[in-house]
Amino acid sequence: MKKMVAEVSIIMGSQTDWSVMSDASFVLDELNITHEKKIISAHRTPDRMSEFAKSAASNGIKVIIAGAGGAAHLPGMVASYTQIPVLGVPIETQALKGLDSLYSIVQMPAGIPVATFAIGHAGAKNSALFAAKILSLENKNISNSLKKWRKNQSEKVALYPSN
Ligand code: RP5
Repeated sequence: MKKMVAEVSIIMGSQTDWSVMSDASFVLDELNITHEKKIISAHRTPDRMSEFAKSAASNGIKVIIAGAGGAAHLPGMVASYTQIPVLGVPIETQALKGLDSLYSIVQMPAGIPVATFAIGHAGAKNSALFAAKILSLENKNISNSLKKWRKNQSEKVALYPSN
């Protein structure tokens, strides 16, 4: 049997992030984009993180979506090991409502960029759509899936508000 090669990798700092990051996986499924999901913590599993980041390109990964909360150094650390675009999703936290995660991910010092999305579910969803945009530059099928997805979204919006 032919092994499925994931084009996108969704990584997250903790199992607790999955309730948000599953939205990214759901959208990628809708667009028929092959992807893998992994728990990789920058501070609890640093070796797993460096091994993953160093081998991602040779494993065929083209985009990495990284969700993290709090100090949220996962997206930046992974980006420091690889040239693959990293899309960061700030996870909402109890103490600071995800502003900590947002500031941490968005405030990368010059030299190692991470694309930063909205806090929580909107960010997870948009990160998947953005990954699709990147992949669609070289993949006509994904470009067509994305067009269909957006058309479908537009059709679901009623013209008139209901009471
Ligand atoms: C970060 O710390 C994770 O990304 C998660 O959002 C946050 C809390 O993790 P847990 O203590 O719930 O495992 O590393």
